[in-house]
Amino acid sequence: ELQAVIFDLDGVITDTAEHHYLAWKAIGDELKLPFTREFNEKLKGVSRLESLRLLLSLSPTELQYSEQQLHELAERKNELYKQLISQIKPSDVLPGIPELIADLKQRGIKTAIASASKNAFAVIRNLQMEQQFDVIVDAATIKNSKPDPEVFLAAAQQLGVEPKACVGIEDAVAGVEAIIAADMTAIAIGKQEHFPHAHHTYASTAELNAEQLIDIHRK
Ligand code: B16
Ligand code: MG
Repeated sequence: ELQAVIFDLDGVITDTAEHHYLAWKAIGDELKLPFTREFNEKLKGVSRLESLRLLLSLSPTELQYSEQQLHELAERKNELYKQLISQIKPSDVLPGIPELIADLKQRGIKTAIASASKNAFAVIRNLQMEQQFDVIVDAATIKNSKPDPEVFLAAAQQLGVEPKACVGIEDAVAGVEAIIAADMTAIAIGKQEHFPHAHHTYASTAELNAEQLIDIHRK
């Protein structure tokens, strides 16, 4: 029986996946790296430093960066990102999400956030959604980032629900792997071809609904 739905934040609750992309794109352009939206799929759900390593792997000459330089680049990306998310407002929640959360609540199904972002609370605050989730787990308390299941398992544990009774919703390849590794039902948002392992893929959050999630979880 479905007891909880655990949402990824960036790219599922609001379109901050686009803000992450734009901030990395600015750094990539500056370093003249051939960074594309397709390549950006690999960065979704992945920690800031790991994302930077992936971006720099696009360099044809194996440029060596000192720890200090890596830190500075990551810091600069984060400043750009923070500027972008400072504009987020309640109406920026993605379509279908408020209705889904309301429906889940009515059915007594718990809700949580499992985010790899250190900026998760700022985003949720700007959306004015702090009261909407029973549990919020962000990068601050997590040792292993997605695709490791830790953040999803921590959310389930804090909810007091068995992983098997949870559905996870993700827009990242690494995130879907994390949900599956946590032994939960994995719902992906995006292009089907990106998510061969998801239990179900929707093109958009607008298509999400509680009844179908219960059905997919049951199978
Ligand atoms: P930050 P999510 C993830 O959040 C993003 O998908 C990923 O693109 C980002 O690099 C990561 O958070 C770290 O974010 O730099 O803000 O700590 O999708 O797991 O909610
Ligand atoms: Mg995401």
